[in-house]
Amino acid sequence: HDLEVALHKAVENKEFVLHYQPKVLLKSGRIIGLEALLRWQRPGYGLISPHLFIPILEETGLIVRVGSWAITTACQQIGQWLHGAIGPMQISVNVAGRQFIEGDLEGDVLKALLDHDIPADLLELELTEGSLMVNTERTITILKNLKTRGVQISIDDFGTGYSSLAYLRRFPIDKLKIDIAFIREVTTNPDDAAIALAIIRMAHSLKLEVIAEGVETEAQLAFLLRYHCDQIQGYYFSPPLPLLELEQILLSETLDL
Ligand code: G
Ligand code: G
Ligand code: MN
Ligand code: NA
Repeated sequence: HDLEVALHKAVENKEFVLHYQPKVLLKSGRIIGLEALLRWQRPGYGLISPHLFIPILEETGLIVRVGSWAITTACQQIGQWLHGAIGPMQISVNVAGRQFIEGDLEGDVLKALLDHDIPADLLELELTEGSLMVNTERTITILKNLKTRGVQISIDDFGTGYSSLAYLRRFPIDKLKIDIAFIREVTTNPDDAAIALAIIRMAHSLKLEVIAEGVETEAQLAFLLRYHCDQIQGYYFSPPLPLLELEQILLSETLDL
């Protein structure tokens, strides 16, 4: 409950920041996008991990305001880089199920794109299977409208949710993100390897892009290269970074690829 009170204050006082984790295109070895990940700078406590506060933001509904802030902040960042030395850089933002039901996700996204004068395809929304199951018709309408504008849609944590494959047809999806659970032991557990491979092949059959998250080792990277996964993300290349550190990397591409 103390945390809940503190989080209400955090929203008022704008105590949140975004960190950014690079996504690497395997074909070129270049950074082709970033995932924005929320952090809470709690006065007197330092940086608080999302695992501790995202569930509370979701339960209390505060995620609607904070999620909208994250989208606006990401768009502002894209706009700041667009015409400078860094240039066009796609950013993905995680979206919680409640954001489709409460508030005005579609309006917030369109306003952020317009305010910062950025191409819609530089913004990607990451949805979990769970968030797609909430109030489906409204969710589909919002996603279709955003997709028509060019916003990119990806399914996060793919393969671990409880929904059926039917939603791959019902929702306007651009990309699948293979859950870290299948990547962790992809080189030692034949079942995980089979599942990862099946997801890559299914994605390509459906003309979707596919990205693996949680890549930490050279062996995992080799597996994903061999089976033509499009993109990867993980500690092997870079953890999520604060803005200034990330900008150094983008400006010099000093990642050891
Ligand atoms: O960032 P990791 O770095 O610790 O993130 C932990 C969890 O918090 C992940 O499941 C991630 O999807 C979620 N998360 C991070 N930022 C956001 C956000 O802005 N919105 C939502 N809904 N979830 C987020
Ligand atoms: O749920 P979502 O996929 O949005 O959240 C991504 C989470 O995964 C964040 O908590 C992020 O810090 C974490 N993460 C990113 N790369 C790695 C990695 O290589 N290994 C592990 N264990 N976690 C990672
Ligand atoms: Mn994510
Ligand atoms: Na994920």
